[in-house]
Order: sequence, then structure tokens, then C-alpha cells
Amino acid sequence: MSEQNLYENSEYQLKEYKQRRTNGQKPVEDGAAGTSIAKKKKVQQIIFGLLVLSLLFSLLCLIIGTVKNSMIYSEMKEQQHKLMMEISQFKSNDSAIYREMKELQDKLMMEISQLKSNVSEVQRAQSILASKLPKLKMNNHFWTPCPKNWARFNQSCYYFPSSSGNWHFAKQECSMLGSHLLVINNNAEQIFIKKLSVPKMYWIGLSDSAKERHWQWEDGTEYDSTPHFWASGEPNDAFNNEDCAHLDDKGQWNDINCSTKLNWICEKNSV
Ligand SMILES: [Ca+2]
Ligand SMILES: [Ca+2]
Ligand SMILES: [Ca+2]
Repeated sequence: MSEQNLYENSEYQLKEYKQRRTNGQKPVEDGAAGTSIAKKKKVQQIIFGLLVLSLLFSLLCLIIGTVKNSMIYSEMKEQQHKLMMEISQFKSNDSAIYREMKELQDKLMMEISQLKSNVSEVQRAQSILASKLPKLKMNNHFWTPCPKNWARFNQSCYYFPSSSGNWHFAKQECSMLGSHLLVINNNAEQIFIKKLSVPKMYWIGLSDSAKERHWQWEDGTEYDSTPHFWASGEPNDAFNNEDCAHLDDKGQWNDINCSTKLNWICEKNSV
């Protein structure tokens, strides 16, 4: 075939192809043009396949992502629920503590109120006492620091029981009253006691039982450090058997047998 014929043949085939495409007919795929079209179609099919695969892959990724997000969301939802529960529990606990605090506060307020009331009562009583004090002083009813029926002189209280007994019994009786047998410490005390004792005789807390002529006061007062008021010629330790001292009918001291029964005088410090 000549070159001119080949060209004309190709032109003819192209025209026929276009004509068939315009008419919606399938082109005749033979010769060089048919081969080229088939190749193009194959390439198009490969590209389409790749696009489909790409789409499928994207879709798969989307599904995986969605599932994963769904799981994360579910987990977060669960944690949120737990958090809400804990917050609720906290609120509940806070309410209990608040109620307890409120109760304590109310109790304290009541106690403060009661204390205020008590203070008012004390102040009122104090005011009444203060108003009555001058009258009591005037009536000579002022409170004495000695027990009832005890005489007071300076810092001491004195008791003159009506019963009698020996010296040791008297000593014991005074001790039971939280006191001791009379101890004469000075002139003033001797004068005061003498006024109350004469003409009766009373045991006093002085003896030389432990050692002859070694006189001892019951409360430990030093015998030699205080004045003595023995009657004339006493102490004489008559019959070598006089170891306890007493006040005679003139209020002077004498030693006598300790088993003699006499009244006695107890003494203790005033409060
Ligand atoms: Ca005394
Ligand atoms: Ca004696
Ligand atoms: Ca004597």
C-alpha cells in the first residue's frame, strides 16, 4: 500500500469511528486505532479500580476511626458518671458534717446562754450580800473562822469540853477534833485562858513522861522558848509520879499524876 493510500485509509477509519460514536454505535476496534482505544480503556479501568480501592480504604479507615471514637466516648461517659457519683457522695458527706457542726454550734450557743444566766444570778446574789454585809457587821453576827462553840483568840480556836478523863484520853479526844491539848505560847494567851478556866482545873498539852524534868509541848513548841506559869514550888514531881501538867483553880500550872481525871482544853489554828 502506498503512503497516500495508508493515509486515506486511516482518515476513513477515523471518520467511521467518529460516525459510529455519534450514532451511539460500538466502534469497530480493529487495526491500529482499535488497539489504541483498547489501551486507553484499560488504563481508564485501572484508574477506576485504583479510585475504588482508595475509596474503600478511606471508608475502612473511617469505620475504624468511628469505632475507636465510639469506644473512647463510651469510656469517657463512664468516667463522667463515676465523677458525678463521687461529687454526689462528697456533697452528701459535706451535708452530714455541716449538720454536725450546726448541732455543735447550737449546743454551744445554749451553753453560753446558760453561763450568761448563771453569771447574772451570781452577780445578783453578790449584790444582795453586799447590801446586807454592813447590817450583819452592826449586829455583831459577823462570821467567825472558828467552829461553833469554840472560842477565838488571835490565831487560835479553843474548846472546853464538859467531859473529864485522864491526860492521854484528853489528848486523844482533842486529836479526834483535829486539834491538840492547849499549848500556852505567851503571856497574852495565858491571861486569856485564865479568864475562862478559873476556878476549874484543865489538862494542858505539857508533860515530862518521856524524860523527867524534860518538859515537852504537844505541838512541838520549844519549852524553853516560851514563858512558864508554874504555881509556886511546882513542878515538884510529887512521889516521883507527876508527869502531866494542868491549870489549877487559879489558872497556874502544876504537875500531877497523868491518870487523874480532869477536864481539858483543846486548841487549833483558826482558818
Ligand atoms: Ca497556843
Ligand atoms: Ca515528872
Ligand atoms: Ca506537882
